[in-house]
Amino acid sequence: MNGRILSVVGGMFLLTVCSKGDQGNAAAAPAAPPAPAAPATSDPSADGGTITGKIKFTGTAAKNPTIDMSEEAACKAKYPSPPTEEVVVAGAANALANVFVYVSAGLPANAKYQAPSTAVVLDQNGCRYHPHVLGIMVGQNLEIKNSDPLLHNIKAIAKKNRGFNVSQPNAGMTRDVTFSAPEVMVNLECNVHGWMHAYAGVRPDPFFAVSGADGSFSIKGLPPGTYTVEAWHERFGTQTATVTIAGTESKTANFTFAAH
Ligand SMILES: [Cu+2]
Repeated sequence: MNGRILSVVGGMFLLTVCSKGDQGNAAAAPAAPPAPAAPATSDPSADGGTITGKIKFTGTAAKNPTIDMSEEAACKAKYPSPPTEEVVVAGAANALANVFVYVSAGLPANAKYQAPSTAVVLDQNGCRYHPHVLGIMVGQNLEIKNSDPLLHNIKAIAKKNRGFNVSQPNAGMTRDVTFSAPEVMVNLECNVHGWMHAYAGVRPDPFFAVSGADGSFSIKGLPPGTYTVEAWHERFGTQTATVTIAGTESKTANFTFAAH
């Protein structure tokens, strides 16, 4: 019998002893390597179901306030005409942009999703945030970037996450931050420019989207199930819809907010 076989046999014997020890007195068992975690279902594949929809509003939205950038010439110079805040960004036929749409219930309770290694970029440019509304996963990097040659100080106002306060006095500065808990929404604002607001929807899964200029959104890769889909808008509030997905089908969920 050579040494290698002996060692394997010895290992097996040890394993048996450990296993018995676990039943009787777990604390006495020598530390064994932890069992590998269940693989994370990280990649919402193209195989899953899709929820698409359009978001619009009825009625007349209040005008967005014009921003007085006279004290920030470098920002002001980036606009051909005075910029406004982006509370209600409407497209043709009252399409509503900047609505955060996400699956708020219905995913398997034990499902784990790995955050993408790519960062979501939040750019401070022309003394406004780009994008104004964003979605991000727990643990995913949010790269905060300053494209203006002046001081921005971004502050996160959160309930479930730790807030942060990042000062970026110069153009080209970047800072990565992460969120540790799901939260819809984390409010972001600039302490220097009172008109600068952005909103981050932090989710434990990749099933979210932000409506575009035409009010449309698409959430892909959903496993079969019945889901609550919530649409959030900073002024018009939230709405929900129930959507059942079987196989790889595509379902529609449209939302209509009442302007006020
Ligand atoms: Cu600022």
